[in-house]
Amino acid sequence: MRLRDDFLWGGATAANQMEGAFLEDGKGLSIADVEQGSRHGVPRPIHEEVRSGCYYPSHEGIDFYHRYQEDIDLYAEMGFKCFRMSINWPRIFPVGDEAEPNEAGLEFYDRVFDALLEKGIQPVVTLSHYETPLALVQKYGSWRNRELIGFFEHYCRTVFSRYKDKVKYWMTFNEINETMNQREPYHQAGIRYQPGENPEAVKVLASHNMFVASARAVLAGHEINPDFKIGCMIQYPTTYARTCRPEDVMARRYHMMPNYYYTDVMCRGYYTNLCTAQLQRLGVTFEPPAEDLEILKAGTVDYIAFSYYFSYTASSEDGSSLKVERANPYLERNDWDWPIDPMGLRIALNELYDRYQMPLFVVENGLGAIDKVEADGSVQDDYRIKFLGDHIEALKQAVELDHVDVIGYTCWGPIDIISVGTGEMRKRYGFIYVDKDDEGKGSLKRSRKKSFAWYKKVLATNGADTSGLE
Ligand code: BGP
Repeated sequence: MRLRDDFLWGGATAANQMEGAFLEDGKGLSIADVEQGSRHGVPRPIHEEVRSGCYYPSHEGIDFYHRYQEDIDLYAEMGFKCFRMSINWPRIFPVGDEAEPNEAGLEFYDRVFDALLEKGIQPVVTLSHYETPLALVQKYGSWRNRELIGFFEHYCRTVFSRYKDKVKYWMTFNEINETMNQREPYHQAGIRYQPGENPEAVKVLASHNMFVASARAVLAGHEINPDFKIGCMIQYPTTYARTCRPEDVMARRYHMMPNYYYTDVMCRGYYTNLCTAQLQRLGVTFEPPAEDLEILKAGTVDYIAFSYYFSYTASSEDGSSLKVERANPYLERNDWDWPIDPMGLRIALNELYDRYQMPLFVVENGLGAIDKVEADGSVQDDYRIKFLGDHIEALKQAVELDHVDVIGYTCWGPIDIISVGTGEMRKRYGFIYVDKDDEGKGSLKRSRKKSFAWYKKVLATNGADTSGLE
């Protein structure tokens, strides 16, 4: 077994973290547009509206909206086969519940997709990557409200029909499992709790509405173009039992339950025993409406896309409580304390393939680091080359030794973009350096880091040569 000849090498981004032009050509506000930047490790303040005098990183991003051609030329130079990006939902439906789309928004993505295709790069599109129209949150309460299912389907049908000959690979909700994993899932589901609400019940309801929306999108997509491949997308948290104590092994299972809750429904088409057990663990009674069950069954996904950055350890005192940590004595950590664990990616690929027997697409993986620009303008990011090379080797082992079906690899942030967790620019993932700082200052000039030539070599050899550069 070896990597397939049509393996989808590339990079992954999200509109809210790079496009900018936050009100241009009729775009409405998204939930990301009212999130301020923050400092290292401090949560990002979220506002109800755009306030004057505040810095919101999404408003300018790295100005991909106006500089996409230059960026795509650089991706082509590296030999990208695909480019993962999201469509900014409120660029197409500015408030989310209109009947007619914003033509100027649709034209923007026509230009971007055409520019990619011109260079032989396939667009891979996330339909919702933390960009729910803010008006849907304010008017309907976001995904806790079933009405969003129809608005989402209408949006999907609009872009599926428009781009049916330009895009083949789609995914519905980025890291949908973050809905349950985040304490308050604002990024993912636009949810902020109202007084008196049971947070767990809200998360279960919002997740269900997103499941139905995703299934309806899959059905609509296949109707519009039977060749479409539409995936789910989760953050995969490879987790080790902290010790071989049986209680710790059970804790590992408990930590995986809220994650498989999502893939079980989206890949198998129903709430499995693991899902109902998870509901019981949360103390939530939830009966999915009968009319939804057939849709879930019919609208299962074509592949599983996932992000993988690091692994966890889990332990339990009594076999039912759960303690989860990032610290692992066997692993080093990055500048943001994220453990570096390439073998965890091989384990993730095996676990997902064993469980679902579906093609897998690694759509996010990368190293956020503080880069230093040398006097000559270069960035000697050998640490990034090492990180990515080790992870690509682990992916190859999953294919070559474990016979897992992997269709592609898009590393996160092939160009420096805004960090979702902190809103910082200095947490950089790119092969391409962008001159911009955490206060939003800088020329936005692009320049190649050392890793740029390295990734080009990896792609030219279809992953065979991941060795570092002199
Ligand atoms: C994932 C998101 C991405 C991305 C990435 C890195 O959770 O899907 O949008 O940003 O994490 O996270 P950060 O930007 O916080 O380093």
